[in-house]
Amino acid sequence: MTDKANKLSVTRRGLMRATAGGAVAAAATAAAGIASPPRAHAAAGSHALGPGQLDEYYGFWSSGHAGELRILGVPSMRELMRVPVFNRCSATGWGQTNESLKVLTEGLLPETKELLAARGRVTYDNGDLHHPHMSFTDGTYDGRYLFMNDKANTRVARVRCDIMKCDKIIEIPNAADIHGLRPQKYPRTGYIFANGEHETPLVNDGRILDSPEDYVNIFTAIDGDTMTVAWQVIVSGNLDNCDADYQGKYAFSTSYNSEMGMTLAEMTESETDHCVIFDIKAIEAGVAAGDGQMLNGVRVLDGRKGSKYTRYVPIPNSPHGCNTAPDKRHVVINGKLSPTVSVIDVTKVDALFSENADPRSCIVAEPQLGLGPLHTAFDGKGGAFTTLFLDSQIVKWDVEKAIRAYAGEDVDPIISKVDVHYQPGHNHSTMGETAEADGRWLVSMNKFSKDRFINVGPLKPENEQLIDISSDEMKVLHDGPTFAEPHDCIIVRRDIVNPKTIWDRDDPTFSDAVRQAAADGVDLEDGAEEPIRDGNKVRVYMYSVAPEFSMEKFTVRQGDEVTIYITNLDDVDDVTHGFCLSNYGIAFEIAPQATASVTFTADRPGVHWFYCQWFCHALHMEMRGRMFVEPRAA
Ligand code: RUQ
Ligand code: CUA
Repeated sequence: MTDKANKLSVTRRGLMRATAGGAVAAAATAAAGIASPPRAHAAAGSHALGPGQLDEYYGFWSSGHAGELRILGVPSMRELMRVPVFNRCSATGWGQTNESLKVLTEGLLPETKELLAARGRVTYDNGDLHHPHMSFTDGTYDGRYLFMNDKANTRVARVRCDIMKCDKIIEIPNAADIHGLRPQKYPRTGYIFANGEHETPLVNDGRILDSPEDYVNIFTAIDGDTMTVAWQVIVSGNLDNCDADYQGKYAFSTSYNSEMGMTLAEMTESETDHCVIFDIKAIEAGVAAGDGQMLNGVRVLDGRKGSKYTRYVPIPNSPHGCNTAPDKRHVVINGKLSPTVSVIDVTKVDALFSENADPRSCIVAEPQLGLGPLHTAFDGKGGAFTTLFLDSQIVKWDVEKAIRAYAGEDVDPIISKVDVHYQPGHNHSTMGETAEADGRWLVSMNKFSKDRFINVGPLKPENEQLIDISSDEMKVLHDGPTFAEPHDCIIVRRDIVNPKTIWDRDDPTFSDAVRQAAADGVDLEDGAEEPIRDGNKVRVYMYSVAPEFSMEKFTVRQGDEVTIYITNLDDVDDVTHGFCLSNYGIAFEIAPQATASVTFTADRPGVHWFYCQWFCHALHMEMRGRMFVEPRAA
């Protein structure tokens, strides 16, 4: 039997620094050839970190159509972790464990669940994760949650920053294909604003097909605390990207298809599109008054042109990114097909609603920056950095000078330009979307890498580049090839993010396992000597302590529905175990002090080895056991 007393509550770094107890250290961390203790941060002006040096920022990266969230260290640009969200993950068992399937299935709409069941599935395996954003309190990141969209299957997910795992995914009713997503910045998050990008009939049941004049787009506000839809607003035109103000009054969304066109020619026909401004308080009052209609359990207000809930600000052709500046006053709308960006002054928005002022009266600057402006980042010192997709450049410009130029003064707002490689989409600066933007680093996320790396075949990596923005002259310091698709990122000061190093035993993630074990009279931390049979359902309770599972073998019958619960009793930092059941397609992770479980049908008779798939110990290879499946009587 495994020795449960062999538990250590020390970190690996702590172990390696200790001189005494070396034998214990060697046993507990035998697998790891561990580096030196932490040293100072990177030298000023350099992004490179030596072995063992720690980054100053967490970068939270989307992965586009790979469907996961990634964590990078900035400025080193080292990839630290992948957090599966909308994808299926072989290493962690995301999409297979009961705990992850609960997250992936419970927020789906009833009709989606039915359709998936008819296809023999319980959830989607793909997603298109574009925009990861952290929850805010009082205008800056608060380290609680990350929220992100799935454009592919109209979902919004939340990741808990204390454990860096996704804990909620909801499918958004009535809307189609969630693209732009931003949290409310003030007073707190609060709402998550989410844009349905593609036009569809409001009730999309097949009665309306090829009559685009009957299509609509939906703006959704989600309650970030409960992960339920708070309200929705029907808009004129489609919706692309969005952002919120620092006052808690307005949200802003770009529309590249005010024409409601279906073909490229139709979508780009008009010289102007628009930015929709949503009046949050008016919408809340409308919801409270029962205005609009209830549809799929959600209050849906009509915010099309002429409504009291919205205003439409004409913007030159096909705007894309929407970025609120840390000065808490300006919102930059990026032109895409127009070489300009349009700057909205939020202090001039009240008049649009209260006095029906000319919608364009809130525009205070419209500098011409270059070809293909997509997204803008900020340094917190009045500087703005806009990606130019067609020029393959970042342009640094001065917001105040752009305002003075628009007012007629002879002043050039452009400060400098730098080449990036190639075709940048998003860019992001350190703390840049918060009131604490610090102007240290900028990441340019480039859609193409072309000749920047050795050729890996027709499918190329993308390229994200690290740029020093501490002076007026931007310096590209680093090329970072990445697999599909580093769509967007945020860069968060390290002191704001404080994940746990081991799980709390009372974490709600595995509360179902705790409940079932209690019903079976089992303590998860003690496991059970034998499988517990309940008709053809069999529950196996194991614990793990490196390098052993508490069961060397167990027996089930062919056709049994087997659930295996594993509790990792190791509480040493970084001693994660895995459970892989060969030739059953089953594998998952159990991090220190976690419980994880999987349910499957024991349909293949014979001897089947299970083994630990996360290298945990010098005797990791020996961390294995057998499942016997007795054949069904012939
Ligand atoms: S949008 S490249 Cu999906 Cu983030 Cu602008
Ligand atoms: Cu436990 Cu490898």
